[in-house]
Amino acid sequence: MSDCIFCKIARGEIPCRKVYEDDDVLAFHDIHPAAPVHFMLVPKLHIASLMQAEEAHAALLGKMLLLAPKLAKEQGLDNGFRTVINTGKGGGQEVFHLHIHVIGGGSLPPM
Ligand code: D5M
Repeated sequence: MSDCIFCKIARGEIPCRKVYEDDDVLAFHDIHPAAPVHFMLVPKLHIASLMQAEEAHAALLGKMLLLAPKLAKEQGLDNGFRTVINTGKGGGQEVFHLHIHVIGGGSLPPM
């Protein structure tokens, strides 16, 4: 999507603090961190939210989930971390390009 901010970041048109990149996935630090470490995993493919995810995206979503602990460890989150996927307006989603928040490095309040 041409006007999607995370698509623009994925295309390199808007800078980010990159954590990881491959052909399918980009990870970068959140500009409004909720904890000492806070980055997001986004698919390069534009999927608006988890509600728009389909069977065809299963491998991509699995890849992102499996990358989360690997990248969290590389970011020093040896003791654990939180993953969050805000979905839709009712779920508090602000950027409508699917993303997995990875948050940690401090004491997180219970959910
Ligand atoms: O969270 C969307 C998140 O995206 C929110 O925590 C801010 C972050 N954000 C927005 N623009 C940028 C840029 N340009 N770089 C890095 N992070 C960004 P949501 O789950 O949709 O509520």
